[in-house]
Amino acid sequence: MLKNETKAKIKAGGVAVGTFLNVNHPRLVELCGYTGYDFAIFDAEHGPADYEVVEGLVRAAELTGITPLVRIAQNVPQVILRYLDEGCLGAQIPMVNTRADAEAVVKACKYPPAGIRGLAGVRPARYGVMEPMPQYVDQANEEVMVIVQAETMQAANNLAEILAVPGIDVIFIGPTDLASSMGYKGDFNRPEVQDQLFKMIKQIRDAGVAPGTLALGGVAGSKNLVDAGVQYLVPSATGLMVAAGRQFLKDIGLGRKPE
Ligand code: 3PY
Ligand code: MG
Repeated sequence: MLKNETKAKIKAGGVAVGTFLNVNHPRLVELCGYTGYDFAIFDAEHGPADYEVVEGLVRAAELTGITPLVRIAQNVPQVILRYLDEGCLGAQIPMVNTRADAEAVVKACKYPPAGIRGLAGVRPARYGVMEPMPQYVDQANEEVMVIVQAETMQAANNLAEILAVPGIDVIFIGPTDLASSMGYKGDFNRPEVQDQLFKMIKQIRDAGVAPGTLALGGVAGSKNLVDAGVQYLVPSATGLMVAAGRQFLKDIGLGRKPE
C-alpha cells in the first residue's frame, strides 16, 4: 500500500497544502500533482465525485505523488468504505458535531480491531494478490487519514470532547458553515467568525491535533493561519485559477466583462 506523505508531513509537525477539487478529471489531479500540492480532496459533499470517477482520480494522484483524499457527505460506514476501497488515503467528513459523530468516523475508517471497516481484497490492498491481508490491514489503519469537519457552534461547544477521540488526524474548520451557524449566512470575513475560527485553531493545536481550514485571505491570510498553527491548509485550485486569470486580464487590459 502507498505511504501517505501528507499524514507523515503533518505528524512530523509540518504544514501540508492541498486543494478541494470539484471538477472531476484526472488531468486536473495530475496538474495539481505537478504543481506541488501535498494533497487533493475529491469533493463528494459539495462536488459530484462518485465512486467510479474517484478511481480514475486516485490513479492520477498515485502517478503524480499527490495524496488522494475525499470529502464524503455522509458519516455512514458503508459509504465511507466505498471511497476508501478505491484507494483514497483519507476521508474528510463534514458536520461532525459531537463526540459520537467523531467516534463513528474513526471507526468507519479503521479495520478491526481498531474499527469496523469491512475488509476485502480491494484496490489499495492490491486486490489481495500481492501481500498478506494482515499486513495490508495494519498499513491501511496507519496510512488512512481521519479528517473531521468542525463547522458549527455545536461542534465548537463540543470541541474538547471531539478532541478527546483517539484516531483523529486533522480537525478541519469549515468557515462558511461556521459563519452560517453563527447567523451570518456564510460571511466568514466577519470579525466574530474570524475570532471563533482562531479560537478553535488554538484549542485544536493545544490538544495536539492538527488544525485545518480553507486558505482564506490569499497569501497574507494563509500565512496568518499557518502562524496560528494550521497544518492542513486548503486553497481552491479553481479559485486560484480564477484569481490569476482575472489579474492577468486586468493587467493586460483585455478580455470581456462577464455578466
Ligand atoms: C466550509 O467552509 O463550510 C467548508 O466546509 C469548506 O468547504
Ligand atoms: Mg462546510
